[in-house]
Amino acid sequence: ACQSWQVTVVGAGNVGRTLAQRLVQQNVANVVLLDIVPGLPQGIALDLMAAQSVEEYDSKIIGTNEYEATAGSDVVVITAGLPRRPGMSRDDLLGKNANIVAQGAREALRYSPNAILIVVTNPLDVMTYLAWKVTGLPSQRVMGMAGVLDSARLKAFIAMKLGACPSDINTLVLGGHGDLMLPLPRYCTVSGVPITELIPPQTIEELVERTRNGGAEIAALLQTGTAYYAPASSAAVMVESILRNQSRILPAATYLDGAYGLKDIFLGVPCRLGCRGVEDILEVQLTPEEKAALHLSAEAVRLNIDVALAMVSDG
Ligand code: PYR
Repeated sequence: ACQSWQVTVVGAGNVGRTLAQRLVQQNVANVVLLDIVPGLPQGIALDLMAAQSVEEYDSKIIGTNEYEATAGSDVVVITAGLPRRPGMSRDDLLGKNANIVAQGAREALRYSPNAILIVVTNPLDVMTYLAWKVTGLPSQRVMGMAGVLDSARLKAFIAMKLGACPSDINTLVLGGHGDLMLPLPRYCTVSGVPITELIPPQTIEELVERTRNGGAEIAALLQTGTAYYAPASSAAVMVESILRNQSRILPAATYLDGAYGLKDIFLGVPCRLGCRGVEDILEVQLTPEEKAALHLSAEAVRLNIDVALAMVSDG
């Protein structure tokens, strides 16, 4: 039989619909876009099908309100949830989004039991742990999207500062997708040259701080929403690395079982993403200060995991 990849995107908000658009337009996979709002995913899907001949792609998209229609997907991406409002922390979203994510992950995996699961909903690291817990999937098949976004933001800020080409820049951001994330300037380069040789320390500190606030800066500007172009693009490259078995090294929230001295937590570290999901975790050398900062970020995530688990109803 003919076979093509299928991705389920749960949630047809700004991130979900933009991710769906990228996946079909780049012919990465066919997409099933699911949302609880009647008509919304169907309308978006029809709109994107009408763009096929104009944009010249042949991947298909359907919209649905029923999980049954998502059956047989290779990757499931959970974007459903409430977005941050200005002044709201990612953790404020905890209670509301815990049940949305738990139900979405359970239902989607019921119809696509072999899928790899990517979580995008905030608070990211906590929601990823929760999705892993409620689905009972092997940890290799569950990951969260945040590190690609956070490191892309740092790349953008470095490029703006130096007038450099963004794709010449490599950055590394570890830790949770929150105020305690850990951008690591000494692992950031422009065509192989460490930024520590190109930018004064004070300016680097400003770029690091701007990265930590990257989501909040955009939310404050938008007033009625949060970032979605870069988040959708970031999730799309993770999906692509998995489906095309590219083995890209991308930072992702992954299950740590001893790496970086951390256990039983999902946290952002560099991973090799291929057809089996997270195929490897890269453990980079950290100074004692950096390690302490990473553990601080982990503790902030851990505090919320127990709260989130307690808030999720059974079933
Ligand atoms: C971000 O843009 O980073 C969010 O977490 C919303």
